[in-house]
Amino acid sequence: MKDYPAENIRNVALAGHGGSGKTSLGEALLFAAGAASRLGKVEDGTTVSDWDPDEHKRQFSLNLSLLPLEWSGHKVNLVDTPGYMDFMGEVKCALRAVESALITLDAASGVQVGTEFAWRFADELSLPRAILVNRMDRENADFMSCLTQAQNLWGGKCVAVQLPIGSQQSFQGVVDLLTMKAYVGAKGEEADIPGDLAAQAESLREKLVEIAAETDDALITKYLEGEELNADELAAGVRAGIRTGVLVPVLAASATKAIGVRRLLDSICALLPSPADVPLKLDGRELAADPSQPLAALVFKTSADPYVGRLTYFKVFAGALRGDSHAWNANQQADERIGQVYRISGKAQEPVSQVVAGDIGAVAKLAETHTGDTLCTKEAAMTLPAISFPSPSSSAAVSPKTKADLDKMGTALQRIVEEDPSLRLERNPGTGEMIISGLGDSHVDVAIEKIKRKFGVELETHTPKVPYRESVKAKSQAEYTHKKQTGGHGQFARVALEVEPLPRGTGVEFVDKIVGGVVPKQYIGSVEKGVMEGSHEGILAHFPMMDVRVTLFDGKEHPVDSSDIAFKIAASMALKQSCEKAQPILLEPIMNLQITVPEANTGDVISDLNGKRARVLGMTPEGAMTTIDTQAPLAEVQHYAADMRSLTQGRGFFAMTFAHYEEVPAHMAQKIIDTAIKEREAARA
Ligand SMILES: Nc1nc2c(ncn2[C@@H]2O[C@H](COP(=O)(O)OP(=O)(O)OP(=O)(O)O)[C@@H](O)[C@H]2O)c(=O)[nH]1
Ligand SMILES: [Mg+2]
Repeated sequence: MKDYPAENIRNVALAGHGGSGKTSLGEALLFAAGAASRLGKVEDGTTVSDWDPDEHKRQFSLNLSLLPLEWSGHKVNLVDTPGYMDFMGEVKCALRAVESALITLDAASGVQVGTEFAWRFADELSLPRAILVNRMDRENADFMSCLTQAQNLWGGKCVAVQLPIGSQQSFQGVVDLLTMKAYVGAKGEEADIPGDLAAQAESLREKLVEIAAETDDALITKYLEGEELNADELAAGVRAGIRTGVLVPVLAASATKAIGVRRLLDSICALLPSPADVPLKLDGRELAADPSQPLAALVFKTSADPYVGRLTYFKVFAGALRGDSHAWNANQQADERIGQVYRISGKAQEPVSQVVAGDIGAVAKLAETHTGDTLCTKEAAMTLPAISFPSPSSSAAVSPKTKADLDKMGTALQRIVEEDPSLRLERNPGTGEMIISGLGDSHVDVAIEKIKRKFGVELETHTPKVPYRESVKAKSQAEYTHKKQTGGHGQFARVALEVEPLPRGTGVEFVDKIVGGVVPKQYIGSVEKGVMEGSHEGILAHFPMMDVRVTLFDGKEHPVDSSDIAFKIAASMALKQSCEKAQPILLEPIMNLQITVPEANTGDVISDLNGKRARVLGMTPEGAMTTIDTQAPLAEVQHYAADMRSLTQGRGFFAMTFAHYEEVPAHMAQKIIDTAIKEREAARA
């Protein structure tokens, strides 16, 4: 495949609800354009796009896939994306590499949850888009109902540019409202508009002309004077309308029957914007898709392969990325050696000498580069806006199955998170557990399976422990004397401490108030160490302590028997005893949840929250959705992703971040303490 000028490139993401036929459509488009020699099927695991064994197993897409093809002098880079919610991170990445999104609908189901999400993500980037009503051959397929739904949700800018000929079993082609011709069968043979569709085609065309004309002064004048716009003028108006977001064309097809597919390719090339049409705006200037400019490329995906190593997918916004060269990674402030550059189609890699402005490619074995980074030249360094990912909402604690797995676990987890930045990895400092978080339970499950398949590391998952803490509510003092008289040297230290509560979030503070050297200077540090180490395990259930001030106010030494260790022991015992008298309490983490749900589900969501000890801080209606700001104990919302899904049929979403610690209500504390002590004993046995 040769290099194409940016004007002749179309980068188009296929996005929409799971099962609406994105992958099948990608396959049909590749086949129609001769870029695939056979028409694969999702069910058989034979599509170019769903090539990953994990995708074969599940029969739906988990990763974004590049599907390049050539069509009437254009290069079309389709980017297939997953529709299943848990893998939305990939959609976010794909949308940053394209100039438009083709939002697919299942003609029988219309707009679904995944469609709304795809739409919202495209909105966030002001991305031009088109709607394809796919699966027109299916039972209950209804093009006009889909069109009306889209208009009700997103406004009158959604207009038909095609009209299906027949529907369900009789679906056989499309009428194109720009050319006012029919295109029939898998070959898309041109024909006259069937008589029974003529009137409807005319009236839909009228709506299209109205919006298209408004994009240009000359066109609107002509239109208002009652003159007909010719096909080229209409196409120019539609193109401008799509580019500026005032028009969203609605088309029809059947991916598996390959009907409407060739005409769809024509429409993609004729109507959707090219990289030259939408220059990237950066720091108040425009970055033209010009190969002679300095390089500016965005890394939108990284895949980890145990054999090939890292493969970095990039979109070139300006300049060209040449093989056997160097590039400056502006985010990491590092020079990257660029080896072989590839054009990617599904899993196939075709070596090419360069990838030019407007186009998409990949390069292997970059050392420093991560998803979201900008590759450029050091002289004209710039950072393109980072890719924003949805916040993780499901977490699991992971542990190795065997000793061998333990050794390789860290690297494998690191690699998988690198490949999918919508996953997050952290060691919980309170519980010591390694926690992996993702956009849903399946997201985490797939990551664990991938680790096994790619790196041969077997991991077990379980619900993370809640990192409880301990503190005190009152002021109290205690004195402890550590004294041992054995054979020769004895041990002696006396320490008197006072503990008192501090405001939440302050930690443990040590204050030395010794006067007259009753505890000699050289042992103050030992007392502090004893206090700090002692505070790692509280007196209720060995949870770390926080928010206490510990003051050393008295003590005693013995000129021969005192030692560092004796003072440490005395200090930690004095701490324990003073805490026992200071109304010890259990603290639990409270999380901030920002929950966005459809207006209709608000009542159910709130009453569910009430049962979860949550505090609702505010509610903000935004169109059809309501955002609820709330705080709830982590112990109650560890499985909130699943709850949210069932409460809102998948329409709701939320972000969760740590807020602060609060006292566990007394009636719940004892049970938590008993369980923790039992677990500790079991672990020791
Ligand atoms: N009848 C009919 N079935 C279709 C059509 N397009 C796709 N399908 C079927 O619908 C199912 C889902 O198709 P996919 O192409 O995997 O859908 P997808 O949008 O890629 O799904 P995700 O990857 O989960 O987002 C498969 O069984 C396809 O064979 C179509 O136009 N007509
Ligand atoms: Mg798919």
